[in-house]
Parts: sequence; C-alpha cells; structure tokens
Amino acid sequence: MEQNNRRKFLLNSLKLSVGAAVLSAMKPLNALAAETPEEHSDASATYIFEQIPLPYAYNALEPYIDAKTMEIHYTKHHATYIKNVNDAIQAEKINVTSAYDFFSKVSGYSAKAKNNAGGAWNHNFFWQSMRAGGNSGPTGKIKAAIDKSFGSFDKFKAEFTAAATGQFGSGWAWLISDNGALKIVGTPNQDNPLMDTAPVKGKPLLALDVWEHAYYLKYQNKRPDYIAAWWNVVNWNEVDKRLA
Ligand code: MN3
Repeated sequence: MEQNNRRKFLLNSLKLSVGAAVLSAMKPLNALAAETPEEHSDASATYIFEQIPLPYAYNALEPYIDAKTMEIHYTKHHATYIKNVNDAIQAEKINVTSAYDFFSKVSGYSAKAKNNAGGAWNHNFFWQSMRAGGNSGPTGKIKAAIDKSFGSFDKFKAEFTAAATGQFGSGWAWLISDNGALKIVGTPNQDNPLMDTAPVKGKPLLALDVWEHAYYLKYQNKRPDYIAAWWNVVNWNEVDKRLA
C-alpha cells in the first residue's frame, strides 16, 4: 500500500514537472504570438499594409486567368509591393491610421511609398473583385445603379472595356462611386481613385489590372482578349457589397 502511494506520488510529480517543462517551453512561443496583434492595436504604431490570403486557388480562375499568372502575380509582384511600401513607411516614418488615411495624404510621400502602397492596396482589392465559377452579371442594387448611371449593363461593359483597353501603358480601370453616381476612370501605374493626387476621386467598387504582368503569359500582347475573359470572373456580389 505504501509502495502504491509512493508510486502515485512519483507519477504525479513527473506529470507536474513534464507539464511545467511544456509550459516553460511554450512560453516564448505564446509571448511571440501575442506580440503580433499588439503591434497593430498599439496607438503609437502606424498602419502597415498586409497581403490578404488569396480567396481562391491559383487555378480557380482558369481558363480565363491561368494559374501560373496568378501565382507569379500574387507571390512575386504583389508580395513585393507589400514589402516595399512597409519599408518606405518605416524609412519615412509615415504615421497613418489606415490605407484611406495614407492615400488621402499620399501627395506628401515619396514615389516609392506612393507606388508601392497603390500596388499593395489595389491588388488586395483586385483579388476580391474576382471569383471562381463564372457569373451571370450584376444583380440587386449594383445592377440598378449601373442601369441608372450608364443606361444598361451592356453600355457599362462597353465603356469599362474601352477604358481598360485604352489605358496607355501600365495601369488600372475602375468603377467608382462618386457620392452615389457611378463613374469609370483609368489610372496610370499603381495610382487609385482614393489618392489625393487622383484627378477623379471616388469610392472604388471594381478594379481591373491592365499591367502586362496580369495577362502576358496567356494573352501576350492581346489585352482585349484578357479583358473579354475577365468579365467571366467578376465577383458581382462583392461589388454589390462595396456599393452599400
Ligand atoms: Mn498587377
């Protein structure tokens, strides 16, 4: 009996010390994990840009946008904009509370900060503007707003396509809401309609990347073919939500 008790005691001691060892080994990991969100909630820390997880697989938009293009676009081009803008934010001691705050003051920042912030934000917005599985065009509030501003979806589509096709060199085509009135605008480079430097400003609803890196592997110089294919992967539910 006494031996049994002793064995239990030893066993319990062993469990406790193993538990303590595990806890002690875990502690630095827990502390590290806790630091990441704290950096963002700290009022003295500036906003930094983060790359959203791609909301679908690289091959999800096939055959309209190929997997290789998506992979390079996301892991190389977009990831580089994210790294570079955050380097610039640190180097230039930029202190902002949000991406919107950043863009509203962007004329005061360096070209590196501006261009890479645009690249960081625009691509997050672009990935979420697309979805797998095709679509049958806009419905609900966004359909009504498009009909009201452009006459019909077909007229809107033709006008947006013309803006995207005609954007000289690298840039973007946008559908924006300017206090409820929908407009189509093109921006050069990584500019966007949130920037205080933009000639036409508004709330972005939909964006199309017409840089060659977005389509060259599959479509080469045929930007119109890429644009025609892209209409099949527009996420109209997301566009509708943005209008709200
Ligand atoms: Mn791009």
